[in-house]
Amino acid sequence: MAAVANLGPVEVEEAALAPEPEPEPESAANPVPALRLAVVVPAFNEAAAIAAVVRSVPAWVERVIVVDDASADDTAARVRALVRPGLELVAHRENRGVGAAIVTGYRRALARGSDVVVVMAGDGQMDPADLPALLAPIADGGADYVKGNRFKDPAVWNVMPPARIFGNLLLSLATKVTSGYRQVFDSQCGYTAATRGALQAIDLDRVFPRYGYPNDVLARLHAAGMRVSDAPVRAVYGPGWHSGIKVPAVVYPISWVLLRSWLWRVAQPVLRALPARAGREAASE
Ligand SMILES: Nc1nc2c(ncn2[C@@H]2O[C@H](COP(=O)(O)OP(=O)(O)OP(=O)(O)O)[C@@H](O)[C@H]2O)c(=O)[nH]1
Ligand SMILES: [Mg+2]
Repeated sequence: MAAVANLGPVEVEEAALAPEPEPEPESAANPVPALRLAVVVPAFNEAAAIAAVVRSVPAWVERVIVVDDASADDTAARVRALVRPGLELVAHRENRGVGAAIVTGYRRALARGSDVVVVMAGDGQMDPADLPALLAPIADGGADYVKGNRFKDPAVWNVMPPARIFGNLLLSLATKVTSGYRQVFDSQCGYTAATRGALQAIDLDRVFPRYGYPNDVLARLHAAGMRVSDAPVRAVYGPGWHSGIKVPAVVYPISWVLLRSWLWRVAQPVLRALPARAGREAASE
């Protein structure tokens, strides 16, 4: 029977742990066998896709943490019905947004002792076959945070809808400036792998909770001196593709996030100097 624990005012946990795993999906080998891996799956009204997404995670991933962002459909019930070692369901009592759902998953993975945390969306748009490529820069010791870049795959131009390509190019160019990472592209790709150190280096409480969170996270990583690199991943827009993004409704918040994160990032040297200076002045009095 599933364990139920009250985790405070907004979340309840219902762990779906069971002895018999389902058959392991075909997948490439784990490039980071010495590290404890978690996959965080933010999900909002993903009843149709969530079971397939969880099943698709290779068995060499120790934990799968699904964060149900107060779905109105059967998302949570579909997860509870699954049997997989290390599978957990964390539920928001109120809808808080995809960024907040990911932060909830990050916190749970850190509390469980995970060394590397991957984000895979609950809508099936992230191909588990790309996991080894995403983890490779961490395995090499060359990155603290890796993000997928769908534009490294020439098929993207045929697969991604033109409106998404247009928005993505604009936001990716703007994010080079606001985040400070001139070498990264495809800023809106949510397929990411973060080391424990990277997650501990940023203030997770302040990450923007809705669309725009990837742009905000990048600026925070840059201010913390983290090494970020891009890895090739496939764009997935299958026949069942649906999106929660309403373009007119996200233009203003994402513009605000870009401006805010840029101002915050460039102000960091000044903000860091202030307490030090105040301390020196107090000591000399
Ligand atoms: N829309 C929406 N999605 C959320 C929310 N909380 C978590 N999610 C999950 O965040 C993931 C990404 O959401 P999408 O709306 O598909 O956005 P996207 O995949 O970045 O963009 P598209 O290319 O338009 O599909 C999905 O797994 C959602 O289930 C929320 O409050 N709203
Ligand atoms: Mg989507």
